[in-house]
Amino acid sequence: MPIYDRIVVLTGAGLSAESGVSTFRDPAGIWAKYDWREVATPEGFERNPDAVHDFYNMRRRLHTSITPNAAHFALARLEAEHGGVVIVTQNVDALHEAAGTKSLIHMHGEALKAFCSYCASRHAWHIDLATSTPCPSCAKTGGMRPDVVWFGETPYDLGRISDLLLTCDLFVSIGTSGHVYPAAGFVTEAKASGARTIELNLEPSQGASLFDEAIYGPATDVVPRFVERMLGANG
Ligand code: BJW
Repeated sequence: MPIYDRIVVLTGAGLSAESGVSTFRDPAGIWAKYDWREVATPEGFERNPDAVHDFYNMRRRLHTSITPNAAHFALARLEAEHGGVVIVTQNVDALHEAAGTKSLIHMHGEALKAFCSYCASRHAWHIDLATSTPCPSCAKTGGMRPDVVWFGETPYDLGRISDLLLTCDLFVSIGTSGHVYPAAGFVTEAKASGARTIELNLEPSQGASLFDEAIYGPATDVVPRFVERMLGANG
């Protein structure tokens, strides 16, 4: 494998599946049990904030106890031993950080943070949220929400991500179905910049034909092997 200087890795729910975090669109995924219009849109939150808080309180409790799997550790090793790696994750869990990844963008926010709609302050958050929760900064109630990006909201750090896609020479997409934009369009942007594009997933994603190469299998199997291959090429 050639040596790459600037690598962008896009990760999705499939990366954390083997850590016990549900994916969204698999048959037993989150959207099979919950209506995304009700729990993952600003309109749903406006209609029924208690239901949205219940949904994220349940997921936040899970996120305080999960641990990274071999795929998260392999990506942290790639960053440490190869360099030039930025991980752009759609996942709201903190498993990349827990595995040791340093260069990380949480484009869809973080489950263990809360955001105040009144004063725009952000806070580390490990307990339940409710409409009665006062903001630690401005003390107002009714404005606290999970610091996650819902449908119809603008993902975080898109300017920085766009710059990375313009200059990367390798783009790797791992564990994402390719249904949700703008993340699903990153492969096209990276390809237009001349980058090689590789997909690692359990099965072909929505955009599978856009990738130069695809490797299919569980993330804990295919990601460590891919990282070994990358590091071998550099050794
Ligand atoms: C394994 C595995 C194992 C299983 N090993 N693999 C065109 C252009 C732009 C926007 C749009 C557009 N068309 C429509 C839109 C709007 C919308 C959108 O994309 N809708 C589509 C559904 C059609 N997008 C938005 O609204 C976004 N905002 C936006 O576009 O703003 C406008 C704007 C754009 C550009 C510039 C400026 C402004 C926001 C999207 C927010 C998504 N939010 C969620 C919830 C976050 C909080 C939470 O966690 O609750 O994010 S939805 C959900 O989907 C979550 C995920 O991050 C996201 C992606 O899901 P992911 O990771 O791909 O999971 P799955 O389940 O779909 O796939 C898992 C994959 O893993 C599968 O393929 C499995 O096979 C595989 N797998 N086990 C390896 N062990």
